[in-house]
Amino acid sequence: MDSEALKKYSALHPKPPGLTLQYGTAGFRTKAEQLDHVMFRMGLLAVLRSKAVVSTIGVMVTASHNPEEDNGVKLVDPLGEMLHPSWEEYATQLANAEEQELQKIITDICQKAAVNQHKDALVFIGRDTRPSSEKLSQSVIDGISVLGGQYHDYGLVTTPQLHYMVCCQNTQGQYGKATLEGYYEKLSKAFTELIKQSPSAGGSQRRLKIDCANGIGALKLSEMEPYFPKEVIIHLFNDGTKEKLNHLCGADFVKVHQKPPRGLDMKPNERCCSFDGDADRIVYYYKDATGHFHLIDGDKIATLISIFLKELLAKVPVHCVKTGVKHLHHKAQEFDVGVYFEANGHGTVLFSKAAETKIRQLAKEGKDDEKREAAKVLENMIDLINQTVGDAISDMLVIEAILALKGLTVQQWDAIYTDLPNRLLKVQVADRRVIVTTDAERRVVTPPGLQEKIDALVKKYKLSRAFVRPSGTEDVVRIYAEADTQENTDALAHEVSLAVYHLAGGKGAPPQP
Ligand code: G16
Repeated sequence: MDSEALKKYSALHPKPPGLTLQYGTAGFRTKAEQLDHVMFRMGLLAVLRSKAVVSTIGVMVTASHNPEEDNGVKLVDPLGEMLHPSWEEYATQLANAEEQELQKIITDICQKAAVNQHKDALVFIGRDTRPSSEKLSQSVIDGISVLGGQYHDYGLVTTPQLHYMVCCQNTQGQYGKATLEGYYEKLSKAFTELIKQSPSAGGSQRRLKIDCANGIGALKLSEMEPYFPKEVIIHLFNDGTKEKLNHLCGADFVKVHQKPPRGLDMKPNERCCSFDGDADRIVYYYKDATGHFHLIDGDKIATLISIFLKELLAKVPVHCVKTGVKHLHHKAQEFDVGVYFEANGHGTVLFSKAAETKIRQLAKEGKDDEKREAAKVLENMIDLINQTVGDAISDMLVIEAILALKGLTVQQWDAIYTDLPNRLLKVQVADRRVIVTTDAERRVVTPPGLQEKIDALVKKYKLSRAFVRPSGTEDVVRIYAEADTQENTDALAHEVSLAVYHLAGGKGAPPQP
């Protein structure tokens, strides 16, 4: 390592004095102007990680659903999964190191993680459409270069596309070609095959309205559209040409506010969906003939996909883990087929190597016609699903294919089960780390008395539950409540948010109903 060069370049990306950040639910996230040094240092860390695992590593510059002024960065591990938890700690140490400690921290990481400095390093970089992203990704490149790493800058891509590229590269093309054309071709080929097998194939047009959150999804869907089968017609809204990223639109807005995004003209019973800012989440919705809005969130997406796969496979057990797809992904890897979705629309399906091999073999050589056809459908599903991470484009195509194959309308899908009324709220506190949780974030351990208070409030309402946890991406505490009616749900959510405000050091004025 050339320590003089490190010193020189690091001084060009100075850390604001006293600033400490945490590698959170999806990497570092905060105001863009505080992130230059973090980007440079994540460039350094990506080189170390690449040398340690002797594979290509990804760095994505995005703050996904956060407001446009924020930004963030996360590392992508060799098979397209999130950075291994053991390295999150190194990321935090490196991001928070004072200038003069940087060299020592790097040496420490190399020792602890057995990094062979003589290995080559290759890093794939991608970024979202935020105004700050281009400059910040340049800082990542500075970090990579100063440690002698090579890089390939994909420029503007969705987060899941970058995960996909990393996986393709490290499987020597087995997972697909590490190019955007490779991604479009692989997904659209599988999608076209599935649509061909649907009862309405070649018949009526299938229309879908998509709110792109004024983000990268609009750009990438426009590029991909020519690859789609002719009967599938997509209409893009909030394409980023006029309004701000994630502002009053996008998957997070629609899920939290349970209302349509601004800028999408919705007619009764039309199938619509929203992506988030970096296109790794999706939620569906429609308005019925009376004008009532129906949200179809991640839970219902998981149900649709599970029911579809279950008909082709066996029984589906359910498990619960902490918030963050990084936790869900590892749980899902324990099964032959793992379906995971957060209610916010972030999720995917994983197939074990053994299951995939068996399905592909059956699709090719199966003696029984019915089983062979089922295996072919599954084989195309495997190719259509982005198994590296939740992917709004891929998930949308999976859903559209299933609806077509099963001949289901959006209303019939919605009617699979009825959600209890629910409400998500945010409360600002002086330090959100005072809230410590257990049992997959369903119970609060500290501050003392808060869980008892929540339990007492929940008892006042029928069919009720309420959970409280610190966000890993925003400086807030999240409240979730459900109960028998919307009125009771809102009252419960409000009372719980007041309890958080009073017992966990609320900032500013108390929450209003
Ligand atoms: C990220 C994570 C998701 C998580 C979300 C919100 O999503 O990947 O798993 O649900 O943050 O996390 P929290 O509620 O802790 O703030 P995204 O789409 O923002 O990258």
